[in-house]
Amino acid sequence: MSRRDDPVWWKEAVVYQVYPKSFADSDGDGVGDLQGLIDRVDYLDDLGVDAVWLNPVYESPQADNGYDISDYRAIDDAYGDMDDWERLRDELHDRDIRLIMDLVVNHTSDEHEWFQRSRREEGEYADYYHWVEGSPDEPPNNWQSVFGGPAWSYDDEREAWYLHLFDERQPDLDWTNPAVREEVFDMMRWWLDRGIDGFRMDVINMISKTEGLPDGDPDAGLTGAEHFMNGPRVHEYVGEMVDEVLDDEEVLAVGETPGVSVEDAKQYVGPDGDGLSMVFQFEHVTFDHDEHKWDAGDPSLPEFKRILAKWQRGLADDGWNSLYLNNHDQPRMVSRFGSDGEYRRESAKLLGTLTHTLGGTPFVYQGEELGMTNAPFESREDLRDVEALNYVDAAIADPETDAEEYADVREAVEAMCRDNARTPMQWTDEEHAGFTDGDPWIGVNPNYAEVNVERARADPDSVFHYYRELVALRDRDLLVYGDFELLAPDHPSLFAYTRTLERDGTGREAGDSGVPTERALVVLNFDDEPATFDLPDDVAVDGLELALANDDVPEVPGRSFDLGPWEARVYLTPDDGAATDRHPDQH
Ligand code: TEU
Repeated sequence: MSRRDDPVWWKEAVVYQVYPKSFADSDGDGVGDLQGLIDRVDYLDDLGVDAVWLNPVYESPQADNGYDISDYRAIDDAYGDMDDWERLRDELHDRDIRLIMDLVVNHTSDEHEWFQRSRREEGEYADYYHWVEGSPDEPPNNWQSVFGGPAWSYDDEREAWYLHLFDERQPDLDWTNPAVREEVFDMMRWWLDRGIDGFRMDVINMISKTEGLPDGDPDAGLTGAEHFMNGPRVHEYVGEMVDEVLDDEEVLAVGETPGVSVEDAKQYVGPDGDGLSMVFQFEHVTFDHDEHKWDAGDPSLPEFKRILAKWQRGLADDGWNSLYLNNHDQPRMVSRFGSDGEYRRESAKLLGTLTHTLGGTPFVYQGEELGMTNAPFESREDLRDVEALNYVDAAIADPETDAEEYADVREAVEAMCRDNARTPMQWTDEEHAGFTDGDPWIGVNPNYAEVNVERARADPDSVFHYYRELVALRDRDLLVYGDFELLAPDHPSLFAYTRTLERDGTGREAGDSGVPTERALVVLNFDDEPATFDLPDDVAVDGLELALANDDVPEVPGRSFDLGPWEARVYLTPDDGAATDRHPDQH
């Protein structure tokens, strides 16, 4: 069965990710909140997005900005209450925008009632987490936490070690325990009953650990990863979750899965796989890391193209791609893959063109549609993220760290730290970028007078208006379902490809020869220098017309043309109206 024969809203959607802590503050406490988001729902509607993925707003002591949940069924006071949440849901739904909630079930907060009871060994709760008894001087194995240091902490109350793959205040749930799985599934049903449209599933490929928790290979990146990433029973657990809770294809289930290969992704998704809608793969944002993210190099374009093309082809028939270049854990894409100085605007548009013209579902991270950039972090005091602070503190604690190494640490933090993504959304050129009337919980990027919503909306040439066109382009089935072909794979600065869809005139895909073919040609120049693109002989340009570009360019492509710095062009065959048989609820 072809993908086009199985249309579903989330394949045709553009999802907008809201990091609520940094989106909009309505009550002046310096922290974004649900009311602030409700006040901006028209902004999202104007952009044209079809769904919002909301990062965690559940009750949490905020050790990891809400990824440490103490009550899955309550809204944290900082964000509002359940009435606010219901109003948000309704305001979104009134505009045909769906709501995707974050699901964080690899771990809870140490303040969650389950963990409190577990550490007191109360009844069945005793086995809700991974506890190991032994000498307080030696952790049970050599696994490392993603945030640095050992993945084990000793609990004086229970006199045992507990596992935490992230911060010590984020103990890992023990998924081998059926009672844990049932609790999680119940909680998911509870949210679905409240009318949500799907889940983004935090590190869902880390919920299964190798039995016996053996030592990991100390020379293989994050120590222990081979025992907790895509672990032995993960497909059993995810499959059970899909059967019990997510068997409705209309529910978007996107798994966050660091370290997955295309083959792994097929297992989580594919027609005969576990049945998630799609996963967030990491290969295209981590391929230039050496040992870890802090030693990321300069991403090479041919390698980047090779990886994205591999994922496009690999999931063409089985599965579905997610499309993203940044999120709340990644540096700003313009700074990482584009050029955030003179060509900030051009490269922001170019990168958006990429994520909106590949096959899969585009995810736009808040501020991306303005071309927001990485921020300067002048000192340790400017940082908020536990991961970055751990990294800096480890350097400070090490007596061997010299001035040169401090300079490297600083450079790495500025380039890669998660706080880059978490500086407040820039609404206006007023104080604190219009994000809050109070003191923002994290500093505003100093470029807010130039980069902000108010200014972008008033400027027809802005990144924002270009994004509105990109989002609208996804109405073409061609861009959602068309076949992908990479052109000029080895070109050092051009990323070029076609998308092709054959139709039988009724709007349905047809394989027969002689049927009208819809085609897109996308050419992107990832460089400060101009470049010449030569179309391969076997690619026809008949009927192609300019649909979108970030510069003034000819309406019809020649077989060879020059692109300026960071220039992006999308040529399409005309829309003959065949693409109108959209899913009935499609926004
Ligand atoms: O992230 C999981 C994860 O492994 C990475 O994205 C990681 O945070 C990043 O590479 C570190 O540089 C998810 C959430 O998205 C993240 O915000 C949470 O901190 C983490 O899980 C724990 O819940």
